[in-house]
Amino acid sequence: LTSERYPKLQRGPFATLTDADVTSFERIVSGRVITEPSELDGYNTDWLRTVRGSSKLLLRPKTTEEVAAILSYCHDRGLAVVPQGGNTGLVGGSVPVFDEVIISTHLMNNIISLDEVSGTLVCQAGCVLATLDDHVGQCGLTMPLDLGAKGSCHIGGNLATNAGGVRLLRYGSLHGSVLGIEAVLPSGEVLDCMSTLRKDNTGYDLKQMFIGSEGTLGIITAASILCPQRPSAVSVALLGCKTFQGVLDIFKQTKRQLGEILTAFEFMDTASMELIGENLRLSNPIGASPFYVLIETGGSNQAHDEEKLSGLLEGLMEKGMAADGTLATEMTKIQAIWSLRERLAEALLHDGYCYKYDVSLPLSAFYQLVIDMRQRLEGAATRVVGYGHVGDGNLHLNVTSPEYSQRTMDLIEPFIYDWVAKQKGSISAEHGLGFKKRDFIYHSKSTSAVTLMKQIKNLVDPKGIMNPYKLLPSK
Ligand code: FAD
Ligand code: 2HG
Ligand code: ZN
Repeated sequence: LTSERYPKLQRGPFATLTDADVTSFERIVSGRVITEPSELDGYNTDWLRTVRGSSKLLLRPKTTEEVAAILSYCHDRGLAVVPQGGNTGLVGGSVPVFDEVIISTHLMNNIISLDEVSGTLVCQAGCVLATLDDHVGQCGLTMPLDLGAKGSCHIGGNLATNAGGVRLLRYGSLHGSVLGIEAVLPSGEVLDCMSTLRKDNTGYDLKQMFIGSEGTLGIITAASILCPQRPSAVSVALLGCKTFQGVLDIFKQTKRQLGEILTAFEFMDTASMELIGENLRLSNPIGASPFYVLIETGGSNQAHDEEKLSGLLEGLMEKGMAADGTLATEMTKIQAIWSLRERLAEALLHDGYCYKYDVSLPLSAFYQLVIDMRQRLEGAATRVVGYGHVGDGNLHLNVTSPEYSQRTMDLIEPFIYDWVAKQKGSISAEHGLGFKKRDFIYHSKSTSAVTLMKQIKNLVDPKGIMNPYKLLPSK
C-alpha cells in the first residue's frame, strides 16, 4: 500500500476534523457516524489495493436532505470530502488521499419508481447495479449498462465515472440513457435536474456535467434512467482466431450478419486466457488461439437469433476466419464464457501488483500498443495482457509484477500516454482520471478544455472541498 509513493503531494488547506465536528455529524446522521479505525480500513483502501487514505470519519446518510446537511456543514468548516459508492473504481478516485471525510451512498438504496410503459427507472444513488437490473428485469426491462463489478458498484458511482462496460456497443453511453439527476452541490444546495422526459431542450443540460465528474462537483443523490427492453433470447459465442486483424475482420462480418441483435463484442489475447486459467482455474472451452472473441446476441426470438449466430460461426470457420468456436444458449454455459472475460480484472490481482491502463485507440493501432509494451517490458513484468471492449475501440492493457517496481513504472509511464496521444486516442476510455491519471489529462484534452473545466470547478466548488486531488491536474 503505497501513499508514500506520492511524497511530493501537499495536503490542501482544509480544516482538520475535531471531536466537535463528530458530535455535529451525530446530530445529522445519528448512529451512522463511523470513527472506528478497523471499520474505516476498507473505505480507505481502493479495490486494487494500490492507494490508501487515512480518513478518520465515514458518514452513511440515507436521504438527500442528510447529504445536504453534511455538505453544508463541511463547506462552512472547510472540511474536504470524498463521495464513495461501491468502491470498485480503478483509478484511485473513490478513496481519500489524506484525511478527507468519506460520504458513502451505501444506505441510499431506495428504488423510487419504475414506469413500465416508458421504461423510466427512478432510484437513489446507492442502489447496486445488479439489484437494479434484477428489479427492472421483473418488468421485462434491462439496465442500459453492464460491467464485471455489477454486484458491488452503485448507480451513483456508475454515473460519476460515466462507466462504459460490455453493453455500450448496443445501448450507448450513460450520457444518452440518463434522463435526470439530483445532486447536492458542495455548498449543500440541492440541484434538481430530475427530469423523466426524453426530450427537454430548455437550456444547458446540466445533468451531463455530473456524468463523469468523479465526485468533484457534488454528490449525486438520485437519478432517472431509461431502461431498454430486456432481450428474451440471449446467446453467446466464443471464437478463437490467429491474428488481431482477424478479430477486426470478424467484427466487420458480425455487424453485417447480426445487425440489431448484437449486444457485445469483446476480445482477449492468449496471455489473458493463460492468466484466467492459471490464477482462477477457469478453463478455456475451445482450442488455444492467439486471440479470442466473445460475441453476445440479445433479441426476442431464440430460434431466429440462434440461427443467425450459428450461421455466422459456420461461415467464419468455413472461410478460416475463426480457428475454433463454441456457442452457448444455456445460462450456466453463457455465464461460464462471460466469466473468462469479466473476471480478468480479479485474476490480475493474484499476480501481485497491477499497472492498469484503459485507453481508446483507433482500431488500426489497437493491438500494436500491447506488442510494443510487451517488448519494452521484457524481463521487467510478470505479464502484459490485452483485452477489452474492442467493439467500442477500448483496450484494457494490464501489466503485473510481484510487487510495485519503480523501474517497471518508469518504463510504462509516460511512454504509454505519449503512444496513445500520438494516435489521438484517449488515456482513459471509461475508468476516469481519479487520483492516478489526472496529471496526464493534457495527453487527451486541450489546454482550453482543461481551463474551462477548472473554471467550472471553481464556480461550483470555490473552496475545493469535493474530492480534492482527483480528475483535475495538480498544476
Ligand atoms: P466508486 O468506486 O465508489 O467511486 C468512483 C468515483 O465516483 C469516485 O471518484 C467517487 O468519488 C465518485 N462517486 C461515487 N459515488 C458518487 C456519487 N453518488 N456522487 C458523486 N460522485 C460519486 N468501469 C467501466 O467503465 N467499465 C467496466 O467494464 C468496468 N468493469 C469493472 C470490473 C471490475 C471487476 C471492477 C472492480 C471495476 C470495473 N469498472 C468498470 C470500474 C468501476 O466499477 C466503475 O467505475 C464503477 O462505475 C464505479 O462505481 P462505484 O459505485 O464502485 O464507485
Ligand atoms: C473490464 O472491462 C473492466 O473488465 C476492467 O473495465 C478492466 O481490468 C481492467 O483493466
Ligand atoms: Zn472495461
